[in-house]
Amino acid sequence: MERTFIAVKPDGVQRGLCGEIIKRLETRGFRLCAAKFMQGSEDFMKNHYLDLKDMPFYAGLCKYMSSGPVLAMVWEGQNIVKLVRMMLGETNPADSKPGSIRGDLCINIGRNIIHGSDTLENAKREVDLWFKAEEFVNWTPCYQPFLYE
Ligand code: DAT
Ligand code: MG
Repeated sequence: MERTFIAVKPDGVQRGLCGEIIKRLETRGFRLCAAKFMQGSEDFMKNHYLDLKDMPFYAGLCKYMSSGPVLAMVWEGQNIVKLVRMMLGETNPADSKPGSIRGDLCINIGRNIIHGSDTLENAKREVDLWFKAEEFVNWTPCYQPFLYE
């Protein structure tokens, strides 16, 4: 089993899309491990997006990510890092296929509503950055034997 970090960004929260995004992850069969509704500081977001520190949009991105509440979550499932990236669509909603979260729900690259870890290594780093051990709930969904062979 893999875990990944997912956040509904401030634009997704403001647009009332938390429920829609949770629904897609739940109905795919992923297990929610941890969740919190919070507003991070600009410095926190600078750390989260450290990989992008040399990009021209880095400062604006971190400022935006700290401008309002985000729904931060850890989800678990077989192959989840890759599967969630496919569910997100492309970074630019304009390149995202209909049926994907970004392809269905947003338009602009700077307002693409959701974050999902892009590799297993980054998922581990982001999960550790956003959540403490005591924030996780250990539970087994009752449908588990019908979802996995
Ligand atoms: P992703 O969120 O698909 O993993 P990323 O990690 O490359 O994409 O970039 C992080 C966020 O930065 C992305 O969700 C939106 C913003 N961003 C990326 N490229 C951008 C660009 N060319 N102009 C403005 N914002 C951009
Ligand atoms: Mg990324």
